[in-house]
Amino acid sequence: MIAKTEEDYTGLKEIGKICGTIRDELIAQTKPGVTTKELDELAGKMLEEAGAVSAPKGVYDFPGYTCISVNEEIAHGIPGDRVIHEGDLVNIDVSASKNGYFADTGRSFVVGEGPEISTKVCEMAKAAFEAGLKKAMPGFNTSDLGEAVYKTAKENNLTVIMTLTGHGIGRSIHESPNHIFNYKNRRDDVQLREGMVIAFEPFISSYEEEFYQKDDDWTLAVDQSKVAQIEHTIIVSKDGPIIVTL
Ligand code: M1C
Ligand code: CO
Ligand code: CO
Repeated sequence: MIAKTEEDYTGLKEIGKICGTIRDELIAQTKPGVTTKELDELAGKMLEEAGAVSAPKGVYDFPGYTCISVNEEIAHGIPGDRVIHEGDLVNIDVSASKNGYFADTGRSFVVGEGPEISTKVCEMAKAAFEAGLKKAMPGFNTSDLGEAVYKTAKENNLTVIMTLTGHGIGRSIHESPNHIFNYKNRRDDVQLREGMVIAFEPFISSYEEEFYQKDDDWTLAVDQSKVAQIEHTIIVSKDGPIIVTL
């Protein structure tokens, strides 16, 4: 969407804050021994208290309030009996709506002490996000964000998942611009403009560049690579990007 009115800005900021708070609380509770289902139930409770509705559940009938992906899983992981262990690489992705406004945020992190490469992909997802954020200004194109992500990965001897993308958001969870690639792709390029709302979510990978889907029809996974994502919902502005999910 293009945010225009005061109501648009306050509505987006409200759901952004709700999603960001739930993301951080789930991360804080991700300790060895907890199951992904227990974390998801906490999210369900927090969403209800905030008067918000899970986007995966509400829009896609996804079997969970949030997506929780562990190790080989990189996105759309279904919360369940999987137990978290020390050293796991976990991604928590929270998206929801309130009063017709949507926000989407996610973060990958290592539980306690883990392999060096897991920490590295997490740090580089953050670096890639920050590099792209510099291009989240009116006049730049979505492909400029992708270029910044790819450059960050390559400069650090890493790569990106070529087939996952960020997206427009606001009045629904996924809307135009439909694809913000993790590399410079001119095919679906859109020029950013004042008020445009995007979910920017770079995926940095240790070496694999594609994923497969598990038999559960949801979970996206890789074979051996370590993959990390950072996602925030951003309102493009000439005064600098407004991150509503901080
Ligand atoms: C690139 C994996 C895809 N919040 C989720 C997302 C995932 N993006 O948009 O960040 C969507 C959740 C719906 C199941
Ligand atoms: Co997301
Ligand atoms: Co998203």
